[in-house]
Amino acid sequence: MDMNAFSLQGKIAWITGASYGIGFAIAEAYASAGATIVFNDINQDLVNKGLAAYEEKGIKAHGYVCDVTNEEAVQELVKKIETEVGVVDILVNNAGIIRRIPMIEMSAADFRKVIDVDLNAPFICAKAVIPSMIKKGHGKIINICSMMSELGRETVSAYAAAKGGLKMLTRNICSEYGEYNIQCNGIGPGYIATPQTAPLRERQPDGSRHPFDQFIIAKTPAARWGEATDLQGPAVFLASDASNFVNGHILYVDGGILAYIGKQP
Ligand code: NAP
Ligand code: GCO
Repeated sequence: MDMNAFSLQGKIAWITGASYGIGFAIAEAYASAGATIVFNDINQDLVNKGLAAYEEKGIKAHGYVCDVTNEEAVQELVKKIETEVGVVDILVNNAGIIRRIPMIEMSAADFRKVIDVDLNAPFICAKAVIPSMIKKGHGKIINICSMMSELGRETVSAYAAAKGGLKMLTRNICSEYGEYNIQCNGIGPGYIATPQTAPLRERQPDGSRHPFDQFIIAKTPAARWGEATDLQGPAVFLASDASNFVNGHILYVDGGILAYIGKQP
């Protein structure tokens, strides 16, 4: 086998919401594999923070301010990327939010906001890049799903609904555009140590681990939280020619959580 199949040399990758966290780690891996990195975030401060972080890693990234829930802004951004950088070969729908509120206490506005960022925005961004991917004759779309694409839990009703929908949007893009050599797959991270999960890992006043932290350790065969870097290899695989016959698949990178009933207390 030609291992160059895993190379991203000459490819342009747009990772949404990638100033830090999982998106940043994926972008870093893509740069190592030879891709040109494009990212956006919700405000200039975050974009500047991201640009500095990429530069520190020796990566000359292209950063843009764009709220991915705004279709007009996304369409404008894609035109700008195509003019200033080139046609997007790889889209990673990474930008996301979560609101941890018991469902019957959650406002419809909060529910809609999570759906907007975590489900509507991946639709908007994919819709914006697919026409040029069709013209180019290839494309890769990777949607960042979640354990909550498969499982529910207290307080995350909006997030689970969004991530479950994102799993099916992934399968539908595969179904509708696979004939144009476009592969759309998902990555379902387990519990990863990023700012988004920091509240679930906070030390208790007595110095003990957060109860949820202990719960996840017991539910994960690897007996640890994931790191954003654990997602890099799977993300490169799904962005590369090595996965050209993998389509509509959600690759769970969860340390085994979905396979495990959990350690007996
Ligand atoms: P994070 O640390 O909260 O980063 C999310 C990024 O998306 C932030 O830079 C955020 O900007 C940006 N963003 C939010 N709304 C946006 C919008 N409307 N337009 C543009 N950018 C926006 O999250 P993460 O832990 O890295 O997670 C990244 C993705 O992985 C998310 O889709 C998340 O649901 C998913 N995920 C995370 C885990 C985990 O355990 N961490 C597990 C499974 C899946 P702000 O800083 O302004 O919010
Ligand atoms: C939560 C966590 C999870 C993770 C991730 C798991 O509150 O349960 O935030 O939702 O973010 O999505 O895969």
